[in-house]
Formats: sequence, C-alpha cells, structure tokens
Amino acid sequence: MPQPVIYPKDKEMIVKRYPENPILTKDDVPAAAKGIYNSGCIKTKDGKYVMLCRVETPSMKQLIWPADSNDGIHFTLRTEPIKMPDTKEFEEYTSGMYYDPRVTEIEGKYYLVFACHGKHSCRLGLMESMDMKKFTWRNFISETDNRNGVLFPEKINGYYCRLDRPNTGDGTGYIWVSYSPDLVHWGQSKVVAMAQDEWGWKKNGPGAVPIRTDKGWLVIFHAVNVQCAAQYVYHIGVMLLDLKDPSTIIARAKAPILSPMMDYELSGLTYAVVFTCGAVVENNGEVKIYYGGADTVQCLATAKLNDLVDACFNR
Ligand code: BMA
Repeated sequence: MPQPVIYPKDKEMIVKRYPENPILTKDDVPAAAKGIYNSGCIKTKDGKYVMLCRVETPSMKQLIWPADSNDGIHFTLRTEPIKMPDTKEFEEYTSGMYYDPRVTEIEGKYYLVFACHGKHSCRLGLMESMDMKKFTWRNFISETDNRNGVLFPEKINGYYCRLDRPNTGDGTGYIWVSYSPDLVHWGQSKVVAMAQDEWGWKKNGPGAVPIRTDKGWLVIFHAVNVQCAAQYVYHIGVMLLDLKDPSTIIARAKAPILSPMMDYELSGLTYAVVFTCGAVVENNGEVKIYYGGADTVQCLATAKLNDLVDACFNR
C-alpha cells in the first residue's frame, strides 16, 4: 500500500481567497432573492468583465442575471435577468430553473451553456450573443439528466467540443466529452474522468471554461466527497487534458485546490460547497476563479496559472 502524500507547506494554498469575499450577495440583486452563486464570467473583447449570475428567487426558481465590472472584482447587476424563450418547447422542458451558466468565446461569438431543469429532469441549453448584451436562444444540446456543460474556446480537430456531466444510474456522475460540427448535432462522446480513488469521491463535473496551456487544457472542475450522514462536500480540483484529444488526462491533482473552509462556504442554502462555473486568465498569468459559496453567495479566488498547471502534476 503506497504511503499517503505529505504536502509541503508552500503547496498548501496556491489559491488565495479574495479577502473581501463574498463579492456578491442577495442584497446586490435588484429584486428579492435567496442567493446569488455559481456564476459564469468572461472578459470580453473590450476588456470588461461580464458575469452571468445564478440568482435564486424566493420561490426557488433560478434566473441567469448579467452583471458588469471594470476590474473583475466589483460587479453591478443589470436591471433584468436574461429572458428565456416563451415557446411550447421551452415550457415542456423547463420550469423556470436555469442555472450554472458557463460562457465561452469561440471565433468572436459568445456561447452560454446552462442547465435547464423541468419535469423531465435537467438538460443543457445553449444561447449565443455577439456582445454579451443581447442573448439569443439556440437549442438544447443534450438529452435529459445532464448538467455542467461547458464549451472549449476553440474547435478541436474541426469540431466544437464540450465537457459535461451526465448522471449515471447509481447516483454517481463524472466528466464526459462530446463533439459537434454545428452545435446542434453531438456525438463521439467519451468518458474523460471518473471519480478519483485517492479522494474516495462520489462524483465530479466540469467547472470553468478549459484554459489552453502548453501542457494541455487546464480544467478547473468540482468534485464531491461524502462525509458521514451522507453529507456531500463540494471541492474544486484541477486536471490537464490532451490538447488534441481531451478524453485523455495528462495529469490530475491528487488533492483539491480549494475546499470549503470559510463560514461563507460552509453555511448557507447548502452546507459545505465551493463550486466554479468561470475563470478569467489575466495577461500577467493570474487566474481569477469565480465560485459559489454554500449555494448562497458569489466568491472570488486567485491563483497563478503556472501553479495550477504544476498542481496537476505535483499536488
Ligand atoms: C450540484 C449542482 C450545483 C450545486 C451543487 C451543490 O449538483 O446542482 O448547482 O452548487 O450541486 O448543491
């Protein structure tokens, strides 16, 4: 039996929480809300940040509500959430629950992938935008019982490529990859990463938009371990996927890079959750990781891109 890894102190906290976390709370929403969390975020072509906030209403519906920022830290919510289509098809598959949006820029256009929940469980929906101001619905991109969809920022071998997390029959779920020529038809699906033995984790799923590095696609993901009394705890981890074949893991950190520890991560609508849907890489190599705390508040942490890549091999 191999000995457990002993981590040196300097590897302990490569991710630094923003000292004034949370950066958004329900009080920042211009309407009654129970929480604001698990928001996607992108730095747009003009250097501004747009966050797509998951806002939970008092009746536990979920809205996607854009917010703007000049510095990636201080965000102001717009006056209204994104309007979803008023169609029979939408009514059939959703019940006012749209959540965990990820936003990817591909060839100058922005694409939003998010969970759409309704009487048939949960599917992935796709919207697009040229300017992050006007959003247009495109289509559903998965069957039922699939969440955490995220598009890669470029085509791979000529195809759009997405990670997601279909549920399995036994209550676990893990990361898969699929390809599409047109963002309508999807296939060539393969398993990417099952739950990790070392952590005894129950399930995992994609988080932020994959980041291209010279060592592979850096994926910042979430993973769940189960404590006593069947309590799920959500952590954040990192792995590197092959640039040309993202179903191949090059390296995966053996320990989480962020685990719930602060009050705002431990206590809220759900106990002990850190959950990311977005990250922004700055020119100086800093990565801003946006994450939800306890399914209640929106938080920020930062790390150096090199440290995150290094953690995949050494943590
Ligand atoms: C997952 C997702 C997330 C949520 C997490 C913890 O299954 O639904 O939106 O943050 O559970 O409750």
